[in-house]
Amino acid sequence: MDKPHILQIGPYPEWDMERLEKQFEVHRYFEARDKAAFVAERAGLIRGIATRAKLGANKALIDALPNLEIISVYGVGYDAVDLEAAKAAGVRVTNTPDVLTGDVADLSVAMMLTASRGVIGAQDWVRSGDWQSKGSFPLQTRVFGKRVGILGLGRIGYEIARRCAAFDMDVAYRNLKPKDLAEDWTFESSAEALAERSDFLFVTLTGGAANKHVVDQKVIEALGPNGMLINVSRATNVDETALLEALEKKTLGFACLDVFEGEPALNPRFIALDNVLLQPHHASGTFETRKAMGKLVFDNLVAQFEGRPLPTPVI
Ligand code: 8YV
Repeated sequence: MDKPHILQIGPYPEWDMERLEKQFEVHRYFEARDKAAFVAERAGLIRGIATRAKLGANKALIDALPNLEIISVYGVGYDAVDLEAAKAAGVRVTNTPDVLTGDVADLSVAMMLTASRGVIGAQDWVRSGDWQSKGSFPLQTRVFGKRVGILGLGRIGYEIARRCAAFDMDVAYRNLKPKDLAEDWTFESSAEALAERSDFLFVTLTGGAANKHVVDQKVIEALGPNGMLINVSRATNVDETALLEALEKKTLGFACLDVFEGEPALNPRFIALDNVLLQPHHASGTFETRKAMGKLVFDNLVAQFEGRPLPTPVI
């Protein structure tokens, strides 16, 4: 039987490519110079899209593929897929939840610890000889026992909260509704109230229009000059202009960021700051997790073409 044809929107590691190419006719959209012509030439053949969280699939692309059945996203976030267009066209959408939760939580907490204890600057202190010439490294800020706020208590938010609780931190969260939890974490009624009571505020909201700029100037100011913002979700959840201004004026103490508007070309004002820890959107970037994500992208495609239930459907 002919292999199903899929359109690959962004690159994957070698191990994923091998598996995909064995099973499917893979059309590498990301390597095409003239994208529109590339799609037009094979539009009728394509039954599946394999994409990445950040790249998604827009309405124009979905509408250009009359035989499209499924969009399989390499990532838990599917905000870059036009869900309405997919629904209207009867196209299924899948993502890669759960397998990345622990790694994203680990990097989030690692950023909080690294930044608070000055780990990067402290290594520079050793390497540069400052330890010998200047003496002890400047004192840093304690983490354990402090107040932490989780904005969005989904799977990732919950795992961050659990890790923070193990550091004897006082945990509070903001969610659409209070959660029925075994833990005695405090529910706050607004993002601003959560920021107000927090030393560290983790942003773990889903992306998309509904959460655009939930972290606005007011929330940033409520967190204040001694507060730290940690964003591992989507840049759109934070008003980046307000964030940059607050960091420059030091009305916000510090920000740890794994996501940026227009990434990887981030605003150069971030680079000039000394109160940020900047990471290249790699919270899910371990061998173990990326292998599991690639396997789910593949399994969802195969299930669709074999008429079986999808392992991780969004719609
Ligand atoms: C990306 C992510 O998928 O899962 C998400 O929503 O943003 C990340 O895990 C990853 O960077 C690969 O594109």
